[in-house]
Amino acid sequence: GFDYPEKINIGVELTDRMVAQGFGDHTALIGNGRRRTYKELADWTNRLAHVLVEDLGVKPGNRVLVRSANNPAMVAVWLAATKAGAVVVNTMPMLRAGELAKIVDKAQVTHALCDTRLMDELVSCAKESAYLKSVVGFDGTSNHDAELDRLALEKSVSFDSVQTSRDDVALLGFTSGTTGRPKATVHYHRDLLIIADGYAKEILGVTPEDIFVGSPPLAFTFGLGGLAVFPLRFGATATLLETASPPNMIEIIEKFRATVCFTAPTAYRAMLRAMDEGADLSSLRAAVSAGETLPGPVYEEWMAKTGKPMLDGIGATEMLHIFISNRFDDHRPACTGRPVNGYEVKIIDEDGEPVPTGEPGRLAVRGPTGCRYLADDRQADYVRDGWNITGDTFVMDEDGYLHFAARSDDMIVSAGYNIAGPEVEAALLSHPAVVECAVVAAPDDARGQIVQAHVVLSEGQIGDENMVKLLQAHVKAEIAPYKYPRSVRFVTALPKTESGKIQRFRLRDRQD
Ligand code: 3SK
Repeated sequence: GFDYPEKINIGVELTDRMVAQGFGDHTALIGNGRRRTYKELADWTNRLAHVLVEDLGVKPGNRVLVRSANNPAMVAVWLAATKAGAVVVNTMPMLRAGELAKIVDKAQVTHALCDTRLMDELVSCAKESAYLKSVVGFDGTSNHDAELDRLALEKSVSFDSVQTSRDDVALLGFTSGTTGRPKATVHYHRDLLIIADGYAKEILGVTPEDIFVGSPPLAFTFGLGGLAVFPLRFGATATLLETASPPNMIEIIEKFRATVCFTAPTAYRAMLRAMDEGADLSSLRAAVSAGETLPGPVYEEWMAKTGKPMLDGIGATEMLHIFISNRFDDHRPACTGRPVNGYEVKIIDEDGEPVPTGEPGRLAVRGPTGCRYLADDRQADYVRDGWNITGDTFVMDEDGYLHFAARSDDMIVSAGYNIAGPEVEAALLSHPAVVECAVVAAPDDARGQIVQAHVVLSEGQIGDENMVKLLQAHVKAEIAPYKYPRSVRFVTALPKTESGKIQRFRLRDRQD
């Protein structure tokens, strides 16, 4: 188990504690054209925490919303609010006023700290809100000339952080959901340490020499763990660059000699497309893939081109971070791996009974970091006897390895055959003309449902009848022929969430 003192504050653990352990002069964050040491980060967050308490009146337990793209200021503001004892809700920069309003209402947010470039939508949301009374801007660029920054300049670099206990709530993680009714998951201070001391230490073996890069938003717990908590817990360095989108990521790895990359499979695929002969990824020791399922061909191509371990894993906002993962000495294509220490998984049927080994069923997980929803009548549907019932269909093999089959919503039943959409996607992706694709069920009078592929072709390829036939023949040659896409649509882009997950439900709705 994980044993922590009764009183911990994750804001202190990741800053002042690291200074006390001798990391004061070591680089903590790189971004906005500069490096900041652990001492600078500790001082910065302490000054900001003074402002939150003395000027904005933040009280322990208040819910504080942070709105920003990934940059060092977002990390500082998050940690400062945590030091002040607040419960933080990190949000994606692209959210509109209506979406922000749902979050603000659900979490009863009283204060919001916002990158000044993103104020408009939040200000409109605040005008209508019964809860949100204070919206203050910070400068997410290197200028530091917004209200919060100016107030912070006057403050002391020491701050008596609130002595939160390990079981006090530190963070609310919102799941985007597909229903329009977002759920908030509740996470304690200790949970943030557990994901570092569990997954990041056990699987990645993070050391102070590590330099992290990646693109998932800090507002998504995948990004918060991979680009802030994991590096800062071990005295390592996090790059937080607003330019960290897939094509630039190779240059970023080269420039900063990054050692660990956190991103989703679609981003790795885009990196592979952008990678030329001379790309130098020699510094990299781990490419972590999560956020959606990693198709076998993407893993194979990555391994062939870079020779660097790609570690697929699955996590959930509910569980805070990755709970099943491959290992450095044990990774393979189309396999999510084995549970991370401390987590148990089982594969169950619709009645909650375990299915036989080798049979598909719903993945259920139990572990030290989940799962608690904030005031939600759906808790009983998604959490049974302490097990979180995920929306994913998996198969467990005889050796205890987990293999993703589909999102439970993405299983297609065509003329009595069960077809996992992602398996068809992997087959399509292994064709060189396909850049991206998503496979969904389309209604069909004769077969009930048919397999429908939405395909983005690479530049110069033509989406005509010939291409349809070519891709259908390719799939039939790769996997059982009954799984081939009877309908193929060519599109210029796939609908995605801000964290890069393909929104297949949008394609299912687009059946005209
Ligand atoms: O795999 C995911 O979707 C995920 C979600 C939240 C946190 C971490 C991960 C990997």
